[in-house]
Amino acid sequence: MKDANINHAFLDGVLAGDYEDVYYHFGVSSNDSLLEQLRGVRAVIMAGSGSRMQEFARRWSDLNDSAPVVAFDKEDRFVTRFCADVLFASHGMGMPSASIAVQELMRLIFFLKRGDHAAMDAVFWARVGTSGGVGLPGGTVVLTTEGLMPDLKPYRLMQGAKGNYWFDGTFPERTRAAILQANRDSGIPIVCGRTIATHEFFIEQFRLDGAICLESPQTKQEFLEWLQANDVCNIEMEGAMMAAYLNYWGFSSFAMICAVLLNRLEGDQVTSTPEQLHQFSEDSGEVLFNYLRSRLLNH
Ligand code: R2B
Ligand code: URA
Repeated sequence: MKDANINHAFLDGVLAGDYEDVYYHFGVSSNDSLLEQLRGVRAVIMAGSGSRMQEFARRWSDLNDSAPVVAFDKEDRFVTRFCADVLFASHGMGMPSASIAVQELMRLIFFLKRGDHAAMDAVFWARVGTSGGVGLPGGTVVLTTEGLMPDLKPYRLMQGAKGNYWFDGTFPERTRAAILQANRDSGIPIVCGRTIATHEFFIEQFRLDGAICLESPQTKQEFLEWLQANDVCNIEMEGAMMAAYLNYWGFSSFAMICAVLLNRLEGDQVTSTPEQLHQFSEDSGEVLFNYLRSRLLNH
């Protein structure tokens, strides 16, 4: 862990009991006795959708002799479940929403592990999501090597009018290799490559089907071909920030596993049938669960 990057000025007082940490968007605080049940957390799994997190928690419970599923009461922002050492939390769509979830979850992990670096670093983080493929057909699963913004530069935030804070969007290679290993017999098409995260689904993804369209078929094609020439496999809306924040604290084990819903070189609209979409989502979930089983259950 990178101790100097952890906000000790605030977080140490929470550990000392001087004041509580309110994980406001999750509707829990460090004083809640409910959190005692989460001390043993070994993985934090995130996805955009709350119902997906509920389904994942049920599935994980089934794999753990029907272990109980604990729910946080508040569900109007994020949906959270805890089962058999795994915390499942939705993060909504886009980096403004997901950055709130990631920061509050990092603080929660700090509190649950009492600031112990080794215990914090033993936690595995993953986002399981959907994406648009760059030259890849629907159904492909992408394991991200590096999360970037649409200009192929890393995640950054404005520091007022002074410039930018820059972050590192690299995803750890060892975790990716272990996920591939756990899925070697799955038959699911998995590729590794760079992923760009946009702030917007239509304009920044060069779609021609938004209410507002600022591109032409030609500029869209040029953009997608430029991405492809730079080893970008897919486009989504959270990965660059997720890697940025987890790297900032120095976590060493995290991944992003995204199903491709469509090949953006062939279109903009998501026209897959509900059955196909279900299968895509099943496959990315399967990639995660194969790894969780190998990492946490050893069978
Ligand atoms: C993928 O899909 C969502 C948009 O449809 C967004 O959250 C993302 O990253
Ligand atoms: N999610 C995105 O952000 N883009 C797509 O094209 C599909 C899913």
